[in-house]
Amino acid sequence: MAQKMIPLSEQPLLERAHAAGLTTGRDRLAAMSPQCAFGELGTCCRMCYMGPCRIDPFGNGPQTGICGASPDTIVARNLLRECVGGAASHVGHARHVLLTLRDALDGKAPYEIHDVSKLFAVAGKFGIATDGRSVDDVARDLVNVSLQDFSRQDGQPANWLRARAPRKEFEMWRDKGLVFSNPHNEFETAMHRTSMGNDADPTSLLLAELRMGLVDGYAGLTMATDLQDILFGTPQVTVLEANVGVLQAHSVNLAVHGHNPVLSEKILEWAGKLNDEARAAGAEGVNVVGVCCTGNELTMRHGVPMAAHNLQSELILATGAVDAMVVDIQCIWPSTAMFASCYDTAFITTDEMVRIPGATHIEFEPTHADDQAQAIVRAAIEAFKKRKGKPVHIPDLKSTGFAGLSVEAIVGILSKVNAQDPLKPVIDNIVAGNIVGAAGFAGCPSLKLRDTAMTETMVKALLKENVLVVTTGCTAHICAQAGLLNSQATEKYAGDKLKAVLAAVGEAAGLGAPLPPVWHMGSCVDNTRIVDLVAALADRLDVKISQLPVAGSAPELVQEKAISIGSWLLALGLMVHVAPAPRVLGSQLVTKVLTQDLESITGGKAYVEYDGEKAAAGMLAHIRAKRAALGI
Ligand code: BF8
Ligand code: SF4
Repeated sequence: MAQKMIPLSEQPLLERAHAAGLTTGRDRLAAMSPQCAFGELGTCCRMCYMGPCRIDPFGNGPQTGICGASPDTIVARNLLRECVGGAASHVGHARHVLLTLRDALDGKAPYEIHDVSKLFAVAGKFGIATDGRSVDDVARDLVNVSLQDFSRQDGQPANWLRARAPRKEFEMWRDKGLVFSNPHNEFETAMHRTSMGNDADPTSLLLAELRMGLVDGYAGLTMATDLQDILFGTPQVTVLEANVGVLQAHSVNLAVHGHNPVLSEKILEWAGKLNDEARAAGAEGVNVVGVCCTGNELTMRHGVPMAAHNLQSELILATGAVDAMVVDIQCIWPSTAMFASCYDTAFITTDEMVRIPGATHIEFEPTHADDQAQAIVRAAIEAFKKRKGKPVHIPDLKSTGFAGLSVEAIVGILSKVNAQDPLKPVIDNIVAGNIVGAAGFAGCPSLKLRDTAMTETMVKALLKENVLVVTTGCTAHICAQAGLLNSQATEKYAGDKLKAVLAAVGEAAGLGAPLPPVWHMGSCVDNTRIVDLVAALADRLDVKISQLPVAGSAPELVQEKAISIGSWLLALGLMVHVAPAPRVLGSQLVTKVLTQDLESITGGKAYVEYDGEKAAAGMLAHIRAKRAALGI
């Protein structure tokens, strides 16, 4: 049975926050509980002002809204709107990186292309000629085909979908009407479709939801990952440190929080350049640490320490040691500004769209990146001067591991085992049953499940059964803090067969130690990397993705972004475990489509289970069934 236990790193910080008179997410959840059951079940409709209408799932009271909308309609409409929220976040992120690349090529923004081979590889997928052409010309063509997707009105498949979708799945999507054209048109249509008096057919709404998943997958995640790699470099294996103990009492601690490396890369660059100013202020230097996904981005590319996942973003400020928290977009709790005001922390918002009462706003535009990044680093140094000499409380908790396992890095490692056919060692070991399958863990930490260590429980249970685990997002922070990303974890948690494979590959690759059993593949937009890996395996075996012995999980669902990513994975044909349940249980029809009927349409299925051991067992059963169907 799952145990209730507040994670070690959080206990002393909770006490300090309380002593300072602050409430934490835990306190606010307790004060909020029990939460609204109509909301949880998805049967509250606020689409018009005759409502709000709510449907009692036990059959008491009205069974339709005032307009006659059924619970199936209400649930499916609400779900699609959540999916729009998630996909819009990722597409907005990707478009920002795209415009930064355009501005860099035009000489207006101080960024450079760091990975020419990635640029040429991606451009090749779009049919852009690369032979004998300059880097800038190829990059400009890539920018133009990307911009075209945001303006096209011809109904043709988006360039990013056409170029980056796996072949077999693309054909299936075309047959089922899931191909999208212009991502912005999809948002408009989805909001229109779900407003009062339009689409009432739950099946049609669910198809739109899957299509929105593809919008997120290709115009959001894939575009963001590819363009970030081109601009900032494709990650290679690096050593990481994680947890609150990465803060340094005598340094200027500058925490970057959010998602977009366009900001955090510049901050990191200028933190290095302004180290002398920090020393002149009496500090040992500037210590940039990462929170949430922008932390993952910097860790993957530069080995920057990962200080905190989303639930710890307010708590690390209670150390009194964070001189500046600099945020960009997404997952920023407004409470962090309140925490910052209690200490000497400069809390700095940087995006025009993300304004938080109590924050200092230093607008960051890529065109003025150098000036603004300097101003931000100097604000952190100023805050340090105020903090210097005051007591800080940094819990002595720190774990180490490996990050940077991009597909390119993985192929690089495997090619030391088999240079001609790098995926062959993995496939041979899957066929032989030494690797039973693979599981992808993505997403957030949830206060509703954190104290049962949902993520760690599931990961450990699967490793024991020789299932290889890959991870992204805040789940990667959780795994790092739990010591699951290092070679010792292979010894401690992997089943004997998996252990032997990881040891042999680590040896052959010259690492001098086993590969870790959990591979850190990046931030949430980097779920692209997991899909690329799975697609490469399917391609190599000439099977559909839905036939592979793999499964995904968002073990502690929080964000709308997880709904849209999950929709992409369902469209790809994957099993997606999720807890808590998405807000669909108020509709038997929608629940049945997502958990059962979908399997005969795309091959994907949603799976809800709150108990970590049972959830892992469910994923394992799915993986085993896929093996049996393949005859291995
Ligand atoms: O995009 S894992 S809490 S930081 S949503 Fe947010 Fe969740 Fe963290 Fe990253 Ni992803
Ligand atoms: Fe109620 Fe229909 Fe209006 Fe929704 S759209 S609030 S169900 S009347």
